[in-house]
Amino acid sequence: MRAGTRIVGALALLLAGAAQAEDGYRLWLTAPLHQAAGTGVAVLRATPTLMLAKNELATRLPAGANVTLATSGDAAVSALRLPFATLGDEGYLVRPVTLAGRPTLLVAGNTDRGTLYGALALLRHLATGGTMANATLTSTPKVKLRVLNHWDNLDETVERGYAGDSLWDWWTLPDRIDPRYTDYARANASIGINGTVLNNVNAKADSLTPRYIAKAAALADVFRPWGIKVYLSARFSAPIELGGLKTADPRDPAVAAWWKAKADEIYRAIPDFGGFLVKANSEGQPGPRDYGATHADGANMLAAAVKPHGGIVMWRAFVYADTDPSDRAKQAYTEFKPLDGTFADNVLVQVKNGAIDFQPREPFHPLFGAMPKTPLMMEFQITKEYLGFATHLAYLGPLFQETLASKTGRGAETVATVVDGSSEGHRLTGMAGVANIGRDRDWSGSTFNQANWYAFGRLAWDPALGAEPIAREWARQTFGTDRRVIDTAVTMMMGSREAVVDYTGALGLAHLMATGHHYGPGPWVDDLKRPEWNPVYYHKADRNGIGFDRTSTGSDAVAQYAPAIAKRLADPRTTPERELLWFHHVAWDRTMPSGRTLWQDLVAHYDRGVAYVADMRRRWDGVRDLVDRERWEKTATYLVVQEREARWWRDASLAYWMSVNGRQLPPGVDAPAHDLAWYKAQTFRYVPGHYD
Ligand code: GCV
Repeated sequence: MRAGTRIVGALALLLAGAAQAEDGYRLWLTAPLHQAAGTGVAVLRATPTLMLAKNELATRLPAGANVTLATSGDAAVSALRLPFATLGDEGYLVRPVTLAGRPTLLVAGNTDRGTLYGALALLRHLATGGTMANATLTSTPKVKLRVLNHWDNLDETVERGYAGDSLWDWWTLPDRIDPRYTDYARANASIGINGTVLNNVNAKADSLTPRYIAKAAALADVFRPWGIKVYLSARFSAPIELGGLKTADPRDPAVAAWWKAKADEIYRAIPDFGGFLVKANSEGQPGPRDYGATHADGANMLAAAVKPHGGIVMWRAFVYADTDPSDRAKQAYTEFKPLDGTFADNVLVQVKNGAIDFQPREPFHPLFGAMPKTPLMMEFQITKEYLGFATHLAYLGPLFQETLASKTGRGAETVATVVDGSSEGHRLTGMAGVANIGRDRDWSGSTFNQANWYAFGRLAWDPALGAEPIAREWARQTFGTDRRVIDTAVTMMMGSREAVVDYTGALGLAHLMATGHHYGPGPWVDDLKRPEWNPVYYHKADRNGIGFDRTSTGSDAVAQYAPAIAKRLADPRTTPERELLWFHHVAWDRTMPSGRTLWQDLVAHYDRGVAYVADMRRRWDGVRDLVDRERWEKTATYLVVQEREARWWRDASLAYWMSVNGRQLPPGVDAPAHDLAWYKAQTFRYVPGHYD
């Protein structure tokens, strides 16, 4: 080879390497920029949102593209008589048309936001294998409020956050506008997220002071052109803490007046403020029950304060009390179901996907389908508090989909049709995701965690989109066009959540984690103040069997489901195997559909979970040379950690179950690496996401 050729070759390699260098900052928006930047994008009105859409397209469309951004009200567009009627405020269409005698690809909605979503959808179409020639798209979001919940504290820690400090640099706001705020908004807009609750539901009243309202307003200014509204978590006792009142009783006119004045003040700073999210009378937070008032009294009082400004209240149903001896899984239903029909029309009740707390698997929350007169907002947890934090690879698309597709037992109704309002004709609908975003360079602590943020947004836009197509779409945009990488990533992702279920406790077991920080196994824990904080409360394992009897012979939680579902769950033979021990106390020796005993099956699940992680490692090794170095290595390292921790979960759990049931492991099964005392002695301090 001649020297010149060598130099050119080396330069090409260097450039290729540079082009591929990737640290995860760009998320799924990695499609290459094009040389012909700026050509061929016309915008009929230069509003801030349409100019953002134009900029997005101008740098990413292929050379020679000819696109027009408009809204249905533009005279030239309305003359085309396109089907805008079904698009609502945020839907879009992308169509080849002729405008002023010239062919162009029209991207348009009824509003600028719709058009922006159309532009971003066109880019997604191109980044996932579509062409300009086949770019005919139409979509309307099925859910109105698609909102991230940041559990971010004002001291910049994040409760259950595993991706570094809070993205919001509260201290330097509102003066310094970190460019990441724009990048955050852009990423959210690309998946249709249109709201963000900035602060933790375990709220401090300080976030409602003028100083913090100004900080929130600065963020709202950044997010507004991207179609994203800002919301705040409200501390219910703020009238006492900030207003000097003697009470926060929602029925007290002075309290209502304080909130009204506070809402007016917020709207002066943030004219499109979305409203309040409230955690009340839950885990020590103040609320209306402190005064003998109901959750509806509290929610409606706040709703009245924001109503004149078009605001809403998202009132959480995550309540349970140490004074209530009944099954924790029943308490939210018991408290909220009787309130159906009493909430103001700008209130949504925000319900976690399951009745306990974001476990690796939970049956759908019985409130879905039980409060037909109330809009119920879904709350998923994107951050993986119980699924291995940032380090374990667990794609949550299948978890989200499993809950949304669950039938409530009322005809054809599913959780998704409750949430999207189609069951009862509610127009105010919403889905919330507890964010997994922090100041880490890659935003979510790992590349694959970004997929959970992505999947949440896409499913909030359309709960019927499948977890698998979403994974494929994400992998294609994140890793590029090589099919071997995409197929590997998707295969790993699709079974990864089930693997976590397997190695942390399958067959309906839940809440078996260590105390406080929730890192690692602790099925033996039985000494915490509140009974329902102890894992032994949930598994109820004894010498003969394991599982929580929630039938009529036990807590009768099954009766909270519609009769068709309750009947099925009342009998272990008709209960889905994956939920068996959630609803039944079952003998260790019960014969399972597999022909093995329950104990043997449980052991097999632990082994299957560990084996799946080992398999993910092998698959990822196979694409080592096809993925950029930094993201490949971080993922590979985390898979090593995950395999070690999956074994830890398996071994610790098996050691404990054997100490309870006195049984041996089936022949050929590996014994735990240590004895039970060793696992019990493990303690961890300074675990991320946990603080007291
Ligand atoms: C914000 C669980 C978490 C808490 C969280 C709570 C909630 O209990 O461990 O950190 O608090 O859920 O959703 O309010």
